[in-house]
Amino acid sequence: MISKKMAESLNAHMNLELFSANMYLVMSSCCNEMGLKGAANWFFVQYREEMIHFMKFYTYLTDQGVVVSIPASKAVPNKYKSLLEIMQKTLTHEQLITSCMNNLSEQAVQEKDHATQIFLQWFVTEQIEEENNDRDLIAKLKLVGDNGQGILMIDGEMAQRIFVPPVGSPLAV
Ligand code: OFO
Repeated sequence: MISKKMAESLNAHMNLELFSANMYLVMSSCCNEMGLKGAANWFFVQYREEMIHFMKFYTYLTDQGVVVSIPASKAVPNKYKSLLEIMQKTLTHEQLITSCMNNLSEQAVQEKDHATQIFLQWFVTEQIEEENNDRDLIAKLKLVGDNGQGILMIDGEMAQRIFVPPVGSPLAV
């Protein structure tokens, strides 16, 4: 059993994960339109990972007897000037998710809610990798600047990303 306050916080974050998924799906479409098929693949994989995050929260809440709520989600941006801008927006968004995870963890500690603390641990660790991947790509994109060949090389690297559902994930979409 979790507190009403904890359930509300987790439900709010579940919806933020759904927003993340939508945001990355639109970014994938934008990259495709820029002619960057590899980056489009990278963001499509990211979208699928975010759907897993969303489902992890959904499953945890329903397993705890909570009826989830999903309000109308806000529209996601679909205008970007460059892949670098998309990656910078991605990093900023992931930093927001990290800070939300820290707040949720802090709340779970304060409420002595051990089950939720354990549930959140996977996400806390996952955020290190998420931010690191984004920083790495931003550094490379800054190095190549406006050089088309350089951008295409990075695009080729991003084409290699494959979707691997985490062990025990509730739904591999
Ligand atoms: Fe990108 O980690 Fe979930 O939102």
